[in-house]
Amino acid sequence: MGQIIARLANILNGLQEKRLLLLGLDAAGKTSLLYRLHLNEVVTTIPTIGFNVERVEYNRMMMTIWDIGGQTKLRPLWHHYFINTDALIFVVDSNDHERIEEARDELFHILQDPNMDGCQTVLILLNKQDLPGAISPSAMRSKLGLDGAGRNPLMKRNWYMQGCCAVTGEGVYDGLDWLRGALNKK
Ligand code: G3D
Ligand code: MG
Repeated sequence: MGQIIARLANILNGLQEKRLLLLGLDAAGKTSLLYRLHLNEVVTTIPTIGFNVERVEYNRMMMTIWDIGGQTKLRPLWHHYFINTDALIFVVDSNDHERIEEARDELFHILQDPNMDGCQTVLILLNKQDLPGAISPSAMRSKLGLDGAGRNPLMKRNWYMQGCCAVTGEGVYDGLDWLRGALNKK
């Protein structure tokens, strides 16, 4: 009941309510990003078993962000959270050279789920750009197989790729600004 009243109050105040999913492989930096957005600070994380959920207000957009654990065993549970998602934020560890393909496969798998048909906005955050071995956003584009049309399930959607660092916050708000604009246009 309290939640419903809070939502009604937001609507009356002109705040938009959005449901966002934060997904990606384990250790990509999802929980760090969630708390960077929620508290504007770096937190010490432990691997997420289950999920974290927070309500974050950004520039007159009220987001409920679901951060779901990304370990292999937990990924089959992701689809339970798909329905009514307004936007997907997919986080990639830019320094994890070994698992780029795995990350891409998981991203495509999510987007091919019929319950995600209504989610037309996708922000790909290329996290850990602060690390010296990080793959740059331009190189990442082809490594993730996003530079050709092909059978890429992103192509029918409005998507954007942003390099960032959850530790310093660099790039994170640029990504959110794009997201906000994209959701406003809908
Ligand atoms: P997850 O929720 O996607 O599983 P976490 O990932 O947020 O738990 O982060 C996994 C590890 O990556 C954490 O380190 C965290 O501090 C680190 N990390 C997250 N974002 C960044 C970043 O932008 N740059 C760097 N250098 N590290 C980052 P530990 O050591 O606690 O495992
Ligand atoms: Mg986590």
